[in-house]
Amino acid sequence: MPLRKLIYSAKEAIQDKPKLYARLYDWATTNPDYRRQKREADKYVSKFGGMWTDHAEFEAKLSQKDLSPDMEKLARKWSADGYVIIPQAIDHDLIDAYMADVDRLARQDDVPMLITTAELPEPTLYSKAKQKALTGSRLVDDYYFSDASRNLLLHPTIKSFLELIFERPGVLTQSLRFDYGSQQAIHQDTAFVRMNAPMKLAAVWIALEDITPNSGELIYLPGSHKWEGFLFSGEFKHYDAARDGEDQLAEWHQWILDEAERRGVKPDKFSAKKGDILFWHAGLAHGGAPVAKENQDLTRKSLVGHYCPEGVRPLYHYYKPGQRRFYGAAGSRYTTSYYK
Ligand SMILES: O=C(O)CCC(=O)C(=O)O
Repeated sequence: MPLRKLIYSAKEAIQDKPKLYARLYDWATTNPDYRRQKREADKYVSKFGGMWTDHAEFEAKLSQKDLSPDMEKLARKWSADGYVIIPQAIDHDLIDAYMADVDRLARQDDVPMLITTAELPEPTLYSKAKQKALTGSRLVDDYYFSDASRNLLLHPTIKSFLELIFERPGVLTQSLRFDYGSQQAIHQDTAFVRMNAPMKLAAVWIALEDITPNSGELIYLPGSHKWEGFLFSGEFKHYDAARDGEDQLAEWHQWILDEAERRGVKPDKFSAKKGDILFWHAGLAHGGAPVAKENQDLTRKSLVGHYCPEGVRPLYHYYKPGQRRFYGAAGSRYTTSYYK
C-alpha cells in the first residue's frame, strides 16, 4: 500500500478517539524544538509553546539580545500585539517584475500554476479569468516557478524579521496571491496552516498595489495571538475536517468573535500602500473584510507568505510524503505542497 494511503487509513481508524490520535500525532510529527517548548509549557500562554517573544521572560530575553533600536521596537510590538507593519519594505520595481513574471508564466503551457478556493474540492489550473470568477480564489505557491516571486517572499527585510522572531532562518512553506479580496472569515492560521510546532509560524502580507478602501482589506484583531481556550476535538490547535466536523469549525469562528466582544477588541484594517508589508503571528486572528456588491470589481492585489523556522516542518510533509522536500534559493529554503 502506498505510504500516503497507509497514513490516511491509520488516521481514519483513530480519528474518533482524539486522545489516542493526539498521542500518536505527537509521536509521528515530533521535533526536538517542539519538545523543548512543551517542557516549558507553563512559560507560554499556549500549551503548544510559541516563539521567544511569547515566553514569560520576554523582557529578560530581549535584554540579552544585541538588537538595533528599530529591531527592538519591532520585537516589542510583535510580542504585545502579534503583528508588525513595515511601510515601504519592498521596492516597487520588484513588485512590477513579479506581476509581469506571473503573467508570462500563465501563458506557458508547461507551467501548471494552480488556484484554490473553498468552493473547489481540488486546486485547478490558474487563469486570470478564473481568479476573477471564483470568490476568494488564490494562486498558490507561485514561488515554485517564479524567481521574481521568491525575490519578494524571501526579500532581505522579510528574512531578517523572520530570523528575529524565530532565532533561526525562516522556511517558506506556502504562498497565496490574491487579485481580489479573500473575504475569508476571521481565523487563526494555527487551524489551517499546520506545522509540527503549531505556534512556530508567521505570515507576511505584501501589498502589490495601493489598496483601495472597501476592496476587502486585510483585517485583524490586535493581541488575539494570546487568546487561548478553543481546541478542536478538545485536543488540537489545527482543524481536520474529517476528524472535527464542520460544526466545530463554525463554533471556533464564533468563539473568536465572542472573545473579541468580551475583551472589547475591534478589528483594525491594513490600509496599505504598494510595497508595505504586515507580518502576523501564528495566533493572530485575521481575515478579509467583506466586499459590497457594488465593489466586487475592485482589485486588492496582495501576496501572502507563510513560514516556519528551520527545524520545523509543515504538516503536509507527513500527510503528503511525496512533498517532503526543501529547495534552496538565495540562502533560504522553501517547500511546497502542490508541485513536484
Ligand atoms: O488576505 C486576506 O484577505 C486574508 C489572507 C489570509 O487569511 C491568510 O493567508 O491566512
